[in-house]
Amino acid sequence: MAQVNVPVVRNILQANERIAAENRKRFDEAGMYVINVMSSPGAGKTSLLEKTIDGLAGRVKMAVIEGDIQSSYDAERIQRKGVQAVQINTDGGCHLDGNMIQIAMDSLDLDGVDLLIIENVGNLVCPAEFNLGEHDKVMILSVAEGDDKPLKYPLMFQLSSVLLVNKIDLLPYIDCSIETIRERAHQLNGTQQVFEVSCRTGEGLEAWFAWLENKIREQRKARAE
Ligand SMILES: Nc1nc2c(ncn2[C@@H]2O[C@H](COP(=O)(O)OP(=O)(O)OP(=O)(O)O)[C@@H](O)[C@H]2O)c(=O)[nH]1
Ligand SMILES: [Mg+2]
Repeated sequence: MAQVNVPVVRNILQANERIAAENRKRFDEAGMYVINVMSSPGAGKTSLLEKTIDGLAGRVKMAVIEGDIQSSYDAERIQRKGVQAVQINTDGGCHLDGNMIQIAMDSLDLDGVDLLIIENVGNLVCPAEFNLGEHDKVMILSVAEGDDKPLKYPLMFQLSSVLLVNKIDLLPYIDCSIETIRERAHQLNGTQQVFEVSCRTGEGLEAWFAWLENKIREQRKARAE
């Protein structure tokens, strides 16, 4: 039975790749830069989005797709910030896929949007396996989760262009070494950009905003050419 399952999974992933490629084409034609934000539950994805909305206010037009198993709680948090957001409920599914993004995009007004942020379902494993058509995968690891996580959940570290180590305000209270996270993540992905941040205090976020704005600028330039 195990042998039968392998091609089925492969077919699902191949079908998803096709849809993800269609999504990417649509993003590029619109000149929109798109990130897929992933982490375990509660690491700070929505908090990062809220801070990013504030940090880029007046300079970047944004839209957000929220993925959760249930509830529209996170989309409401984003809407309270004055940014349009649509909530996908996966109804038990542990990740978003390309098809869900295609459907969600149809309920957003993407005209003139520079930055589309997709917040994936809280999970350190499955979201990394499904491309959505995004330009970059961005992951968050909160220091409360421990510095062993790159060893145990390598795929997301391998595939993410950015690692935001969040909740650094908690470092005095827990046994977690940022140096160890950096070393272990670097072994998996030598080109990954690492930012140490606190969405609570705002520490370190300026560097993240600058990285993001640079990417948005590059995508705008590509649209103009
Ligand atoms: N101390 C501290 N708490 C934080 C920080 N960032 C987020 N939190 C808290 O962590 C909790 C979870 O944050 P969320 O932003 O909702 O996390 P999430 O990753 O979106 O969670 P899910 O969508 O459920 O997967 C909230 O209580 C936040 O206030 C931080 O930098 N420091
Ligand atoms: Mg969230």
